[in-house]
Amino acid sequence: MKKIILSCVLLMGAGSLFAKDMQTLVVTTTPKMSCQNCENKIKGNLRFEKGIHKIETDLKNQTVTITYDADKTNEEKIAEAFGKIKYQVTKAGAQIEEKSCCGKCEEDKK
Ligand SMILES: [Cu+2]
Repeated sequence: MKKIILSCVLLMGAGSLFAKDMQTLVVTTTPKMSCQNCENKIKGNLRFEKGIHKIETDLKNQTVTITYDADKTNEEKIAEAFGKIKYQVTKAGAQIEEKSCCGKCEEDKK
């Protein structure tokens, strides 16, 4: 098992010369975060996920900003980690894009 992980790391690391590929993911949660306990639950659990470096929660905007090492984890794995604590996540940027353009609204703006 360890050998498999190591070879994966080598394969992915080769392209980036072992530099960490830090990415930021902004998500909204279902159910919503309604108090500090929710924030703590998310932070407390996600902190231990592999590749996650930083988690910031914003109650007012209902977003969670996750800084992660793209060599070690990805959006699907992060979503799975949220799933373990019974949260569904939606990529914040994607959601806004969907809402802001149906084709028609872009035409109306002109
Ligand atoms: Cu709460």
